[in-house]
Amino acid sequence: MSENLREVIGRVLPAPENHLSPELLDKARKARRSFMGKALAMGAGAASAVVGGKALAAEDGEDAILKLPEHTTGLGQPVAARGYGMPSKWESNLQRRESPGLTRVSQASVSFCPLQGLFGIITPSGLHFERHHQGWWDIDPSQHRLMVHGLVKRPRVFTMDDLMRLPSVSRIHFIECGANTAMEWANVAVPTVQYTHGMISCSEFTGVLLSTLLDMCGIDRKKAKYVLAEGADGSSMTRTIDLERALDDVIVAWGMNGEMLRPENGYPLRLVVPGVQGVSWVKYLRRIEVGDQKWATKDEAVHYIDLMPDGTHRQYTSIQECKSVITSPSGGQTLLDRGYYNVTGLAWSGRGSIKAVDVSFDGGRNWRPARLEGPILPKAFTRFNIDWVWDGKPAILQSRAIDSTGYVQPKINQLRAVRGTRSIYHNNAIQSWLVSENGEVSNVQVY
Ligand SMILES: Nc1nc2c(c(=O)[nH]1)N[C@H]1C(S)=C(S)[C@@H](COP(=O)(O)O)O[C@H]1N2
Ligand SMILES: [Mo]
Repeated sequence: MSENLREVIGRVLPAPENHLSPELLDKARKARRSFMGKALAMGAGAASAVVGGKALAAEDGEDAILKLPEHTTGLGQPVAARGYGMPSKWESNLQRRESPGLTRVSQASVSFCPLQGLFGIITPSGLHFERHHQGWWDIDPSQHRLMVHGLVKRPRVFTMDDLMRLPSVSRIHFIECGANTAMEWANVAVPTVQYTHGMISCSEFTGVLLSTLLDMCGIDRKKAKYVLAEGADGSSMTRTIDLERALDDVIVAWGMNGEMLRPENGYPLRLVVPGVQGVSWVKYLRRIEVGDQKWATKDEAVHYIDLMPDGTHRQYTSIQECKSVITSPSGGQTLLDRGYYNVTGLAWSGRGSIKAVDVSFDGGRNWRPARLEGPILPKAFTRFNIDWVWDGKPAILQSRAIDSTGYVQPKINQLRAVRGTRSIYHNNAIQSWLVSENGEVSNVQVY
């Protein structure tokens, strides 16, 4: 790498929640201090080029290349040392995290996905966010049953074996809790993208289309208008879904990212309702009822509703509108020096695919189109990247997504004008990250 390029390569010191372990983070900080010292003494060329905070040791000098470590001279681990592979111990700080004090008990809580440390569009299953209303279970699949009944000619009870021999589909979709980014309605106290936007994940789901099951049971086409989905856990999670949607792309899924669902995510069976808020993706799915009116269950009459400016409640909000966020650099991270950065983030829309993402570095005055990385799929994450050379001055980074319907992600004040200030759910506003002169990135709101 040429000296010139070396000078423009920016270095991101990740937030503590990022992929570096505390020891590595400490080393990165020391390396930075030593870099600053050496840079003064010898000129900036003395530093090693570090991108994304991964490679570190400027002070190691030539030893790092010439001194052969044990892993080059010794014998490695035997095959199948671990029957189920795990991430490197060096990555152990990349974790789902619970927000302290968010709920009274962890059985009715959320663990947030570490978006700042992920690449591409697939969320590793072990880092998929979790939302439980009454704790999670590891249900014996041989005992699990799914009943389909109501306005159908042939009500049926399916075993897992019955379901898994039916024609299946595998599709990549995001799941976002309606409460994602809820805190931003009121204030900007949430420090990192993990906590502002981490109630979302994107996976490949495998299962049988709900339309296949409904066909097998024979819907009463004259009367049927809705289906109800019910989970087997103690939360009595029940949600109404329009029949039209149920017959479209809804999946009764057992697979996630090439293997069976994780217990936290509904093993052995969950509903996948593409584009719709997470609460409708009923886990531990045990019952589908076909009916002619909405059920108005507790999770649709009282919870997951939007308190509008005129004092009325908007119920049955379902679609997760077009939204995006820059994941790096993001809140809690530090830019180690001026120069080039690959600014990266995620965009998604419950109504279709992502058409474009614009990025601003001056709080929304000027916008530049980002590169969209393929595949670009409907109702799935789309990864975007854009080049940026930081000049060391304060900057406000924002991303704005546009979906295939032409809908443009709104600013927070545009959203507040329609929705008021008393909402909890369904905040898809543009997120702003302030880069200060010292390189620290923090969460701010720009009106
Ligand atoms: N049975 C059951 N299904 C459920 C829930 C639950 O508590 N029990 N939580 C819902 C909510 S609010 C969300 S956001 C998603 C979260 O799915 P995940 O835990 O796989 O991320 O599951 C939904 N389905
Ligand atoms: Mo949720």
